[in-house]
Amino acid sequence: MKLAKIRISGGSLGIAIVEEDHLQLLDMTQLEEYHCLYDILVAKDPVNLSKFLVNTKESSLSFDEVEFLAPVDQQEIWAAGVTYKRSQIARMEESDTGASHYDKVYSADRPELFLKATPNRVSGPGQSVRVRYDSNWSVPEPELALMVSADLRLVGYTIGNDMSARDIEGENPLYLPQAKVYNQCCALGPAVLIPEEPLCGKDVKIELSINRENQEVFKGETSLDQMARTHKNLISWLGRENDFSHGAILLTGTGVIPPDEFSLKNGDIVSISIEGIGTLVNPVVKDAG
Ligand code: DO4
Ligand code: MG
Repeated sequence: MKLAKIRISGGSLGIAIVEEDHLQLLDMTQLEEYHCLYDILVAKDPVNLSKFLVNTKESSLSFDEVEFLAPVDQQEIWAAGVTYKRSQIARMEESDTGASHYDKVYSADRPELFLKATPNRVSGPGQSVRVRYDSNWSVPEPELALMVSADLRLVGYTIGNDMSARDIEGENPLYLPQAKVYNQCCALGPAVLIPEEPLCGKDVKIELSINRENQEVFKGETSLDQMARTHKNLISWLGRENDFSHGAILLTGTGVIPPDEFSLKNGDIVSISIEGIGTLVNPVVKDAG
């Protein structure tokens, strides 16, 4: 089952089951302990709970009646890095001084984990992501995102874009927070998949396509079985000495990086697809600076 946070034309917010060609709106007033998407995802049986909450009288909505929103409530968004060989190689090439750090972290026991965004820095489907005005080499990073409960259970999957300024990150590894965390640095959505079985290690495709003036200027793909770490391992490291009272969202790293001569431009359109979840599309904005 897939769930989405939506805005219905007229302005009201809701949560809906995403079906093949329509949505079914949940009536959250039926049970008083469920207020937001997170409350449903962490419930004992989110699938049957969602079916129970379907408002049968006025549940069916067409896709063009609604705006999909980022599936975030109050969670912090964290990210793992250098979890795919492609990312290790690209990072080593972009950094003169930091190459050995990226090499070591790929095979170390402890993963690279960093705070990627707070909910106010996240864009939903169709909303702009930003390239920093002080970066001349920025790329999107298409990543599977794990929805994690306060008690560190993996409760769903969504699509994430870990926007990254490669020139800032490459100049000095200590600049990583500036390369990664800024306004509209992350996109999430369009839906959360509650899977029948875990996706970790599966041959599930992640595809990135970048369009400029109606022409595809980059296309690349990887699959989840190319990841060097398990989702369980990343979550257990994230939870060490860290409480997430509202849960967390954890991006799992990129295995697709455009060639070094490529940088995003103002007006580009980034599309990220993950089999079984959907496609996250965001226009890019870069101010003149
Ligand atoms: O080490 C820098 C960030 C790595 C990253 O974001 C990734 O591999 O996806
Ligand atoms: Mg990344």
